[in-house]
Amino acid sequence: MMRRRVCPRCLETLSAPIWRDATGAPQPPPVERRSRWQRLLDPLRADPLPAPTARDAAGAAAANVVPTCPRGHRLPPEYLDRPTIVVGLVGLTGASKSTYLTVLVDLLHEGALAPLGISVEMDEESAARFDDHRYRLMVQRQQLPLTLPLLGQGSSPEPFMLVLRGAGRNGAERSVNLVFFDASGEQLYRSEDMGQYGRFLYAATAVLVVLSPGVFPRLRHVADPGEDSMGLARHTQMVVNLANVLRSARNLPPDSHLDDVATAVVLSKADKLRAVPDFPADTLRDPDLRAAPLAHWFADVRQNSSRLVDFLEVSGGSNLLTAVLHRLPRPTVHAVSATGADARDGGYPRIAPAGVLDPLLVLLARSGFLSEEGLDPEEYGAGLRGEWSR
Ligand SMILES: Nc1nc2c(ncn2[C@@H]2O[C@H](COP(=O)(O)OP(=O)(O)OP(=O)(O)O)[C@@H](O)[C@H]2O)c(=O)[nH]1
Ligand SMILES: [Mg+2]
Ligand SMILES: [Zn+2]
Repeated sequence: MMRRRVCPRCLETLSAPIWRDATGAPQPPPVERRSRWQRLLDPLRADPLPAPTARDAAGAAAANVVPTCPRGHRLPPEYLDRPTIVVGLVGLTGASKSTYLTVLVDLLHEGALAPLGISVEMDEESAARFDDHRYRLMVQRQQLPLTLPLLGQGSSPEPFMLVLRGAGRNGAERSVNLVFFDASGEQLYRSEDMGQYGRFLYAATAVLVVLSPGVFPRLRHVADPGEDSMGLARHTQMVVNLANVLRSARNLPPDSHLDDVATAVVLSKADKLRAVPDFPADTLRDPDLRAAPLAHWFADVRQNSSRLVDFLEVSGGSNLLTAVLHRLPRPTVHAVSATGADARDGGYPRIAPAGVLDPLLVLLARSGFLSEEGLDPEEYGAGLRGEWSR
């Protein structure tokens, strides 16, 4: 979870929202409108009442004021009332970051987490941007354009903001902001670029490292144009730089222990690997979340992860894997195909994703929104940790 609250647009630190009217002028926070019934119940509540701020979104809308950050960016309703998981996607050009994210968010909209009792809602403003991506990829079945590099130093890509809601163990609602940052791979491997254009990485509480199989020396035959020349060393450098950024964001020395960043490694475009002899093809699958408890699937995730690590090591990826396993906290490796097949002449024959949800489930568990049970070999007490599992 995010320890320091920030505006998801400009990453400025936030303590309380500033309310503004339609002209942008600061206004006093709207007074919460509570029914007589609620007022009657108030003295019975054990927890202290929240300050009269964002609770009543409808009341705020009626008063025509909206919560914003100090720079005037509109915040989603009740944004500061929920914990936030900030996910940064990290991977070089063409790794499938944008394609993966588009398919993932589409699956979430389609109710992929419903078997876990979790509903998903997207902030209006990100939904409009997301729809362009979704229409192009899922409806027109065309390749997404490469993400444009940022121009201004210290700028940040526009995030996709979602809210996840579910029922906690005691029946109370729990909810979390899930914020995704997808940058251009071109600006993610030099450490000076990470500092200048990857400011979201300083706010990230979770990272998805996306690796395309074609960059591994023995898998060059599945490389997309340009990938085979990129060199594995550049990827290793990317992981080292990422690990440094995550630590410096926490004022930790470069080789120190880091445990509050949820990490998942996506081996993307795994549809291309189905025909590769050593590839453990059964790792590319979707769990039936209705058929078995999550802990069962997490045990699978853990086993599949170590099989994929072995596979990538024999594929010439030892140095990269060593950097991933030693510098990032408890990473799991996942075989993922966002589209199910290669694009031909700019179009995909169909969009048939596989394995897309697993990395997110791990991030949600590592962040405390789901139980981690099953994910670690020594899981003594693991299921008891986390913000909502008490
Ligand atoms: N076979 C296959 N190809 C994929 C898949 N996902 C992406 N690709 C291919 O990889 C290309 C690049 O994908 P993007 O999602 O744009 O990559 P990116 O990581 O966002 O790249 P940048 O925005 O430049 O950093 C796509 O246009 C497809 O050709 C997949 O799941 N399977
Ligand atoms: Mg992209
Ligand atoms: Zn802002």
